[in-house]
Amino acid sequence: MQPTVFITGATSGFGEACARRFATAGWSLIISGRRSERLQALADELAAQTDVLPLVLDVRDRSAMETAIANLPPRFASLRALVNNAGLALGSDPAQDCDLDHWETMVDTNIKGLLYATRLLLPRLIAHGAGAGIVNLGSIAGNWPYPGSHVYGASKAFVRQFSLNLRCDLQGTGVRVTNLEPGLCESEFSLVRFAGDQARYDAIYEGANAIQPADIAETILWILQQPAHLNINSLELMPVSQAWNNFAIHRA
Ligand code: NDP
Ligand code: 8X3
Repeated sequence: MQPTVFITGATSGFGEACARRFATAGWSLIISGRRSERLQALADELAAQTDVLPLVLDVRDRSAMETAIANLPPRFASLRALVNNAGLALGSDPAQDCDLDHWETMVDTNIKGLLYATRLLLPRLIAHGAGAGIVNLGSIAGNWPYPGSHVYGASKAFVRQFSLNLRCDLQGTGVRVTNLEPGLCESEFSLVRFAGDQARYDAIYEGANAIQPADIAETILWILQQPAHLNINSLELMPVSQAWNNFAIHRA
């Protein structure tokens, strides 16, 4: 039987690239996101290659998540992998100037949404046993501070520690957990972060030769295809063009 992966946030970027790559590799797909037209179009396209179940879901809506996951059709019930990808950054102003609503949205999506998907799908992954796996989308922002990262980076630091902590509890179940920590990647992420400001988007990626969503999808598939006895705890990726800079010193 072909393996099944549940991908959150499959309507663009990494999630969409994962759906395409996993379909090519012969996996069945459960794909989710809020934008129903995009989700359905992707499902229609990939249905020529594999079994696809599109679920229009907001990961922040706990009861909708509970209902959808409790009612997965039998042919999608046995799950080999979860890609906890849905997430976002909103803004990069200094903390003292931020919109508190933006902070709440990041916490609700990047932390609470990931927790809902994880907790609700864990029984199915445990039932699968050896070879099953969760790949959580962390970020370099969870490992390293930078100005304007505040709640976004902190949410990804949560994801990193949660991923490591999960491994302790899942010992003996065969279920693997990886925190994937990409740096600069070219996707709608930056349009969302900068409220649709195309000029800022272009400036960020100009000349950077950023990581592409297809690179991330390839990495996630590779992680999940490792031998069942092997767990990649965390994996940090940057484009070659990206590196650290000096500590900042404010001088009076
Ligand atoms: P995109 O903006 O291209 O994709 C984000 C996806 O998340 C979309 O499919 C969106 O779908 C979905 N999403 C957002 N909010 C919700 C929600 N409330 N419920 C359900 N789905 C939601 O960004 P990326 O593909 O680049 O980012 C994917 C993940 O990778 C994120 O967690 C991000 O933090 C992380 N990441 C990104 C990096 C980058 O530089 N791009 C680097 C490191 C990590 P919809 O709007 O239809 O709901
Ligand atoms: C996205 C990478 O560096 O923009 O998680 O925070 S960064």
